Amino acid sequence: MPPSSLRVVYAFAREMHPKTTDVFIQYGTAGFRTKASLLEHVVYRMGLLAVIRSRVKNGRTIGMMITASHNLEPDNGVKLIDPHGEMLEQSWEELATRLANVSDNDLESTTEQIIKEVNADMGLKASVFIGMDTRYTSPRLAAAAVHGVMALKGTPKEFGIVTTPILHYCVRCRNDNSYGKPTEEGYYEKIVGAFKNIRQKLSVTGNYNTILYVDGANGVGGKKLNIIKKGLDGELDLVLHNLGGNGGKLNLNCGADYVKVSQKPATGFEAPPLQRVASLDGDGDRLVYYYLDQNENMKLLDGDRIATLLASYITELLAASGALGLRLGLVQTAYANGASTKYITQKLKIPVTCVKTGVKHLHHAALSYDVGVYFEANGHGTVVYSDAAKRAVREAADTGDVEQRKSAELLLDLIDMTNETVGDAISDLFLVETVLCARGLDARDWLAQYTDLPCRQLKVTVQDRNVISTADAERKCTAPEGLQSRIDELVDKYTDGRAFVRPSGTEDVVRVYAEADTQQAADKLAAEVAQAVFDLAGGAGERPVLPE
Ligand code: NG1
Ligand code: ZN
Repeated sequence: MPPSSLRVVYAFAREMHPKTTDVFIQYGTAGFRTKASLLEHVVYRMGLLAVIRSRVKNGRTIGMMITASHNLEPDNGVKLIDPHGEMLEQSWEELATRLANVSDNDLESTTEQIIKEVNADMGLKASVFIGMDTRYTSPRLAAAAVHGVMALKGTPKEFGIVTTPILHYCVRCRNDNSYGKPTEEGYYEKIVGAFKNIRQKLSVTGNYNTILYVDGANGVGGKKLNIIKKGLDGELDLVLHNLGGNGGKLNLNCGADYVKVSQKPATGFEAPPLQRVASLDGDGDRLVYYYLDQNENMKLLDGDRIATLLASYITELLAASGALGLRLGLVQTAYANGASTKYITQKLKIPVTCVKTGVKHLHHAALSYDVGVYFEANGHGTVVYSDAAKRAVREAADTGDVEQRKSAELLLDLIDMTNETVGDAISDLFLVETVLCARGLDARDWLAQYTDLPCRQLKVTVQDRNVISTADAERKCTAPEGLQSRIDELVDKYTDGRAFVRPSGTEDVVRVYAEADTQQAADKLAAEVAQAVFDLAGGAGERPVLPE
């Protein structure tokens, strides 16, 4: 395409999506995320970048998801999805940031420069799938995305309101039709179909019962489960709440992030004691479980629990199927509860890798195993299977003895039920329900597998969060000077104490994590570390206070 046709890039920008703010914006852990009112020009420009990316990938489809996940309603965001359905390659984050921040006047030349830098053949076709969450600002932003794609003569395809993982799945299928059909219906057919298949092979035993309460965070995930529920034929009795009606606000006092961070049950409904509740986040890519005990205390079953549950069941099936020689490993971040890591390594004897926060890091590390189970403690995760693993399981299903075949067939259903592209609350929910059913567990049995160390997360506001640097998968802090030795001194005072700090990639804060032998101790340690951050890393606003 001759450079003169880039005029339309400027024309669309000026007429429809002008840059009206000078606030610098960065492509972070989860793409761009900020107040929706500051995003229209950014999303338009990501439409341009998606087309360039598609051409660099020989015309394969790229995804664009409009969402701010677990953030509150006024925020929004955009992230790009690569051809395999994974997050955008890290080296392109800098290009995204550059393109998002130039002035409208420099947009045309910067676009041209990026095209040259990445050596995109602008004569090729380009295809971009666009999805959005339920925020009222999303349709407008999706329209800006479409204009960006059109400005560079790409072909946009709009999916309307979908969960983030459904869009990742569709992108993957469009580029690799052996993975499935690139439509929302195709996703239901494969994932929910596999769940129904497996449930016919498993009988409901032990303490398991088929009732599951769901907190939909007033977002898109609950809405999709409402569609799925109708076709479940009683294999699972979903009781859906927080679906966005009745004045319920997205992620407000509900949803996976609220439940995990505040350690409180979702508001908007009450589940009977001992009844398990699955809590999704606003765009349906995170899942945590909880229940209330007889004294109304909440018991949380987070991403670490889901990871251990899935990893131990898959390990057992692999052994029973005779598909030997496959390496199964688990990937966590520093936020994983210390008790879970101990349980995995010492009891389950499964190798664990610890990586930096952010799904792209976990996903990447998981790919180095034949079967890689990865979860952030906040409930974002999935399982990835290598081609060798899939081949071995298929062979076991074809050639094993009767018992081996049975296990291999269960594994094949589990693989089909898994959205391997990204953490997916809906797929993970069906996986968890499968394992609980197969093992005859209720929520209490699941919780009894190990005892979490009490923990606390806090946020500290500082003038510039980038003064904090970390190493060793964020478990140590290398700047500012003196902060790590201060944290070490504080941690030393506590039994089973552990704490670390890191700048958030999605909010303008420093995050503090602490765990210790009692809740009181964990709260106190977190507050002391927060004070150390405030004092040594340029605290702004109110000084964190120690608990009474
Ligand atoms: P930041 O804000 O960088 O901590 C949060 C989560 C990540 C990840 C991203 C993307 C925690 C402590 N952090 O990142 O794990 O999920 O959001 O949504 O939960
Ligand atoms: Zn999310």
